Amino acid sequence: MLFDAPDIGSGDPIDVLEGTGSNVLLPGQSVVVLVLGEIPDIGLISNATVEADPSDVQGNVLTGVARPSDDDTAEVREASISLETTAAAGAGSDCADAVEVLLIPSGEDMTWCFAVKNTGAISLLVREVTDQALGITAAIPPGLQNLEPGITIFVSANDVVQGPVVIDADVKGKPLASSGAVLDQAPEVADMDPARVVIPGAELALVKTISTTGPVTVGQTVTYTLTITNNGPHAASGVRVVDDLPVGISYLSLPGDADWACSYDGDQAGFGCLKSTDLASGVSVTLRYTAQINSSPPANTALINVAEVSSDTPDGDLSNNRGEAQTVTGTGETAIPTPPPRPPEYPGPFPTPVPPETPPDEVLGLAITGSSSNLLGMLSVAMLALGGLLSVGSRRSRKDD
Ligand SMILES: [Ca+2]
Ligand SMILES: [Ca+2]
Repeated sequence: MLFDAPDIGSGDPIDVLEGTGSNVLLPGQSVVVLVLGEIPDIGLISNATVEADPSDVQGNVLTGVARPSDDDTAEVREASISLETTAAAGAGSDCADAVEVLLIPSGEDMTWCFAVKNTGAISLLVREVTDQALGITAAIPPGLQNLEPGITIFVSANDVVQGPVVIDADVKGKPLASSGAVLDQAPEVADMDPARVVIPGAELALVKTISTTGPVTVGQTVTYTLTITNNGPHAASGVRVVDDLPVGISYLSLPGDADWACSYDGDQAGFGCLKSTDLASGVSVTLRYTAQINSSPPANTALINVAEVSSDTPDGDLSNNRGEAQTVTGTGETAIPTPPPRPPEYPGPFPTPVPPETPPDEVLGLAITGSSSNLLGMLSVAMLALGGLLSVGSRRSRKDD
């Protein structure tokens, strides 16, 4: 009795009675033949045949009787399924944008995305993708539950971010006969795949320094330096710095960095700056500005200037977000200098007396006396006689002196 299954095993015919202790198979008896082999990925249809020589109970071959034979097929197909889990920001998001690790703040809407593929050679019944521990379930629409080989379906589930989490979603598939009926004897296939949600965090630190610790004098210019560092692990967005000056110092300038938009407070006693781009993890930036000691502070006073950094990205350690810089005013003589002696209104030597005004020539002429009296008498006569000629005569008489 020979059994032949050319698609499996060695391919050589097997004597099915070998090792049974008998060389005949009596009516009603059966024998089981085991053939070990490997099933290729594409599955296998095995066609086996058995044939025998008719014999009596002792094994004597009977001539003239047709040789009995039979054949039968068995089909083996691989059933397998794969799952890819990813995550996307927002509710009902396009899963084309989904990622393996989603960086998203707590409280935000998000979408879990699942790609289910039949990677086997037989149709599968697939009903849902789920992570029971997280209470996440993505039901597969009834019309898509019969998943044919090579086909991928996409389903998703909305969620709200509560904190960092890892989803370990799983999917199961039941092999289906070509009729669509579930093959109960075939084992269920399954796959699992994770995706992560990470809450962004950026540990910012601010250090403030001043160009001098003092003593400073009124009118002196000082330079402040703010160093802002992102210790990570993620980029910080919406980074803001606020700075406040104490009484006694006035701003001369705002930080001039083009990446920061800075403006004074209404009372000019402080300013705020907003960084236009994210501050990457591991990066430090520096802002500088100048200020001037004004006349307000008393002597020997500490002038403490405070700056603080914050951002939209959560910072797990707020203890290092504030920086102070201190300088002191000098003693009274240096803090508020005594004004120098006031200079005289009209500098120069003691003024000399202004000489009296020169009297008119007419008066001099009239004062002539003595030897000129005869002339005067003559002029007087002439004046009486000629009137308007008097002044001419008087001027000439002075030159004669
Ligand atoms: Ca994944
Ligand atoms: Ca911090």
